[in-house]
Amino acid sequence: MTQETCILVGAPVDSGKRRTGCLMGPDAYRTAGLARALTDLGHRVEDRGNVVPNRNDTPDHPKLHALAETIGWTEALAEASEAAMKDGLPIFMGGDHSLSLGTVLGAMRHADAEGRPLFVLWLDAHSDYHTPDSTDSGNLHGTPLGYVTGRPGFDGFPAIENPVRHDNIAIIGLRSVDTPERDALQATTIQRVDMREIDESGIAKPLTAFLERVEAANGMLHVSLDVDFLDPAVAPAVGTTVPGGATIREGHLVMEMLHDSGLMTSLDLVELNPFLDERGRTAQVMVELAASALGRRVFDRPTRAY
Ligand code: HAR
Ligand code: MN
Ligand code: MN
Ligand code: MN
Repeated sequence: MTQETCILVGAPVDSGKRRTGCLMGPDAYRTAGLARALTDLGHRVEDRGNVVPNRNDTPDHPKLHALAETIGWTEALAEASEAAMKDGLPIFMGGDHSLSLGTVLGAMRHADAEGRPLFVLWLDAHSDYHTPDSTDSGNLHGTPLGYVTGRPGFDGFPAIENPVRHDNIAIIGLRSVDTPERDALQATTIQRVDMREIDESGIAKPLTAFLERVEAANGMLHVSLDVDFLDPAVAPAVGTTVPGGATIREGHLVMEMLHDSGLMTSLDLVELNPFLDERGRTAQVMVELAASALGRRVFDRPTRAY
């Protein structure tokens, strides 16, 4: 197995929605033994500590919650992400999903510098494809895929120069999509895999199709794992629980296939709210999934050719 340099980056972002608690996420991952799980697999691990948001004087917005703070996080995390990608495989310990406005932006800049296309795999109950104009809740954790694909309305955020192409995105696990998001998504070529498709044909099939496209394009691959991708029965520590999510085995299969592919170049762990957890079990599940993505398995098996 190839040894990676895993760079842990704490992103205690809590500005993307009103219910607080995600700021405790990075320390929950540390407490649950993320670094140890990765070193046990033979990887080098460097914990860079927690990022701090940039200061700015963006005025309060009538609809958008904590706009200035989220802009500050986006700027700071984009820099941390771009820097970490030069040195290894960053794992961003969230923090709510608004952190991905920054982490994906940093990955986009790094991929541009490398002259390679960036692909994004979004594992989530939600599509997070809102714009500041289309969101009803005003919660910016519902907007990162809208931002990185260059949708309009993100005034005050860093400009998106080279958006992630729709063809380079897959969202897997969908079961809660707002009407304006659905209408906008249906006009794109973003690969959308809802729970029904997973029930009918299994999760491996659409994932394989996506990974084949990443491989064929020599792409870099940013993976964004939202706790609510999983069913709340196995991952309760999240503010936005939606019943009918992925099972533990579906989650591990995705992560194992990502490892076999050798394609993943950065990873977000988002939306863990330790205040809502039960004796750390959700943090533990997320650590175990990250370990699967970095090569943990029971038996050796031949690497699948993509
Ligand atoms: N679509 C809803 C909104 O915009 C809910 C978004 C919830 N997002 C997350 N991340 N929890 O996926 O408010
Ligand atoms: Mn690199
Ligand atoms: Mn999300
Ligand atoms: Mn979600």
